[in-house]
This record gives sequence, structure tokens and C-alpha cells, in this order.
Amino acid sequence: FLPKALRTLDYMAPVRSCLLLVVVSVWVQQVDGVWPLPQQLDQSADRNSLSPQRFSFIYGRDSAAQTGCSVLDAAFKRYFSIIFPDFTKGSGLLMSENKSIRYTSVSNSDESYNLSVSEGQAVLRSVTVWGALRGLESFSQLVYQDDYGSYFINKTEIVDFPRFAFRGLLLDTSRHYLPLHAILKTLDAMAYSKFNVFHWHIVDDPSFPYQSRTFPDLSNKGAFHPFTHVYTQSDVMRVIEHARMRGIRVVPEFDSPGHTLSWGKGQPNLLTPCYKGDVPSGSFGPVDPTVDTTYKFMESLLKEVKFVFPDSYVHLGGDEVSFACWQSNPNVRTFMEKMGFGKDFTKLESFYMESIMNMTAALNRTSIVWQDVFDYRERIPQDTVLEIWKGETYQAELSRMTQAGHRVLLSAPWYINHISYGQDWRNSYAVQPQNFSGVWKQKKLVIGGEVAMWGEYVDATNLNPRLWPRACAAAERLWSDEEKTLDADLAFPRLEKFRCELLRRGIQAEPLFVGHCKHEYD
Ligand code: CP6
Repeated sequence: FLPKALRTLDYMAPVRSCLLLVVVSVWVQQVDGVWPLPQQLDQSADRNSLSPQRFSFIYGRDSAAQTGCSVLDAAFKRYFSIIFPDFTKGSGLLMSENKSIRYTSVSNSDESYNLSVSEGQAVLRSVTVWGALRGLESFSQLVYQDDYGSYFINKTEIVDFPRFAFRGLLLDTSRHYLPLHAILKTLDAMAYSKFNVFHWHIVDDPSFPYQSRTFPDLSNKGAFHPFTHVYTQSDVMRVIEHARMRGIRVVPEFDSPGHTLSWGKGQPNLLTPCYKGDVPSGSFGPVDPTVDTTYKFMESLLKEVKFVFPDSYVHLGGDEVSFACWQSNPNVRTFMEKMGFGKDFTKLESFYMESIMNMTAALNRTSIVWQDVFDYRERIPQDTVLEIWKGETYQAELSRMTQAGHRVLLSAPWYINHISYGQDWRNSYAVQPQNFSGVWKQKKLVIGGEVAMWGEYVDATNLNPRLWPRACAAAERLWSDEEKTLDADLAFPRLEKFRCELLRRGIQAEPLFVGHCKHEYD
């Protein structure tokens, strides 16, 4: 880390090199940091050297978690090779008391942790294994190397917990198929930024890559290719397990009644036939909400989803339903009359969504739906989580939804599939999710947010550079204290350092601006 100008003075008088050391340590101090910023971070200039040969992670004697805890055993291995990429664990030196990080866990579902790094050892305390994972990540970001390759960590005290419980990232695997390795790598990078939800927008109009056990024709006929462009049951299990090991939950989205064109290929009579005058035009619209078979199908599909995806949330979509096809279809019009909906097709969509939200509740799962569902009907099951995606009006929407007592997720300001020239991460960073008119009780209903990577123009070739480090801005907004992270200029050098760290870990994160990293991507 020696700046070039200082390095050329190195051979000069001893007095001056002493002075240099001070300057250098201050300089190192400045660029040091953790992303996202911990709630409390006290670092001293005292540095301890770390020897890879003598370093080990061990469970504290009084820790509830001990060897055999699969999540932490695996995390210890991962973080050892992240911190010391040039070393594999020496077998004979496993339990040296010195230079070790000890982990103590008490008991179940928060992500807080305390980390105390002192001479010879660091102690990590958390209530859950998930908190321990967050603490290990912070610990790994504190370690640095000097120009000779020696490892150091400064004396540090961290008290940390997330500002929001739900910190998600959406990947869209329907517009383009993302190979399994691309999803797994994204999960790795998510954990580096302390994201904790993978929102898998797995199917949509263009393709149905989810290989269903109950309805194999959905992917046989609706995927881009029935064998190469599908997620098998074992692929899905690998994603869920990879995520779990990193403290990330997987929330699947089966978006309906709109965005379902690909479903129609393998499930006849599911979609509404559109009409031209008195005859079917041959094209199809949203799911047909007027027939029993639709609800039987959705119930079977949701039962399977419950079986395959263990998370308590299921995303049901409900966005962007085009009413033109429904309107063209005489059966739908008759149904509207019979139900007393008049000409108001939002009532028809609400009728459909209400029915599948009730199915979901009966399966003991909590629904998440896009904001459209609320916009059409304000009375929906109280525990339904609403997700805001429309850009212009999100503050007013936050007010209304929380006024109605709903928990809310914010995605509107974080569409990172949209790109522009320059440092657009600053816009993501400036978002204030609780800055809307409402009382404290309403503000607390904002449970978090999601970065969305819609896939029209994204596949495995450009996913990583488009995601990273731009998603990191939202990650910090969702984790860290707002007051301590108001200034993007202050965050910039820390984000640059973190971006270099992502490169070192093999993530193709794009540059933020002019500059270089010690370890460039190769
Ligand atoms: N696909 C689906 C999309 C979008 C939505 N749903 C979308 C549309 C416009 C914008 C962002 C996202 N591509 N299924 C809306 C949630 Cl700006």
C-alpha cells in the first residue's frame, strides 16, 4: 500500500523512515474499512500480524455451536481461503490458541454480532449462526497485506446488526437462462455484501426453466430448451443449500396472472384465449381467472413450491396485467357480469390474486406481491408483504401501504439492470427508505428492500459487472446506520477498496472510476 512518492524516500535517513512509518500507518488506516459499514466500529492503529500457518478458527469453549455445526464448519474453511488465498490449512496446527478467532453462540434468528480483535486472538459473539456468518465476513475484510505479503489486522471492536431484516437481490432467469454456476457465484458475492434474500424470478413470459415434478411439460415445452436451459430439482436444491450455507434465504417468484405466456405452452387451457371480434385470434393473454381448472392447477403448483422451497415467503407476482385480452374474450365478459364486476378488470385481477393468496396462506406460507395488487384493492390479507416497483411515486406508495398496516419492501429505486454513464451507485446510495410521510409505527413496517436485475439485456456474460459493485450501494443502505452513511464521498474510498476485494475474490466487479487494484481481475 506504499504510495509511490513515499516508496522512493524509503532508503533515506532513518529518522525520516520512522516518520514515514507513521504516515503510512495513517494512510492504511484511512482506506481500511468494512462494507457495509458496521453500526459501531472502533479501530486503533495497533496492528497485529497474522500468520496463516498459525491461524485457525475455533469454537469457543462456552459456545453453543461446536464442531459439527455444518454452516460454521464450512464457513471457517471458506473464510480461511478467502483471507489467505495462497495457503491451504496446515493439518498439524489446527488448534493453536494464539492468533485464533473464537466463536460463541447462544441460541435463533437475528444477524447481530460482536467482534473484538485484540492481540493474539479475536472473539466473535453472536446469537445465531447467521450472525456469526456476518461477523466472519467483517473479520475477513479487516485483514490486509503489506507490500511483502505479510498479513495484518488492527485492534478493532465491532458491534453490529442490520438496519433492515430483508435485504434482497432479484435475478430474472426467464428473459435469459442463467447457468447454475452464475447463480451460485452471485450468492457468494451477496454474502460478501451481507445480502440475505435471493428473490428468484424464476419464470416469466419468455421461458419456464423451472423443471416441475408435478407438471413436467411446463419446462419441456416452455423452457428455451427442455434439457440444457432448465433448473432441475437437484439444481434448485443446490441453489437453496448454497444460499443457506451463506445465511441467504431463497424466495421463489411464480408470477401470475400476467407474465405467464411460457406457462401456456405446457399447460393447455390455462391462459385466456384472446378474441378478434367473435373468433379466437390464436394468441393468449393472462391466466384465465374464470375457470375452476386454473385454481386447481395453481393449488397443485403452489403445493409443489411449498415442498421444494423451504422459505416461509412465496412471491406471487401480480404485476402488469394487461386487460385487453380479458376484455376481448366473451366468456370473461360473461363472468364479469355474473360476479358484478361491471367493466372494472382490476376487480377480476383482485378476485384471482385473493384466491391464490388464500391458497398460499392455507399452505402456511406468507405471500409477497407486487404493488399492483394493493393498488387495485386495498383490502388484502394483513400479513401479505407488498413490494414497490414503480419509480416515480414510491414515497406516496410507502405512506399508503404502511397506513393500511402492511409490511413493505422497496425495489423501485434499485433497478440496477438500468445503466447509465458515470457513478450511478450514488443514486442507490442516496435512497432513504423511511423518508416518507407517516408515523414511526409506519416506518417500522418497511422491512427492507431489493436490488432487481431484470434480465432482458442480461445473461451470464454481463451479470457480474452489472451487479457489482453497484448493488453494494443498496446493500449498505439496507444494513448500515443512515446517519453514519449519508455522505457518498466518504463512502467512496471504502467502496473502491471493497470493489478491489471483490476482484481478489474472483468477482468481475466493474470499476467505479479511474484507478487500479493491487490484485486485478485475471
Ligand atoms: N418483469 C416483470 C419486468 C418488470 C416487472 N415484472 C419491470 C418492468 C418495468 C420496470 C422494472 C421491472 N421486467 N415480471 C415489474 C415488477 Cl422499470
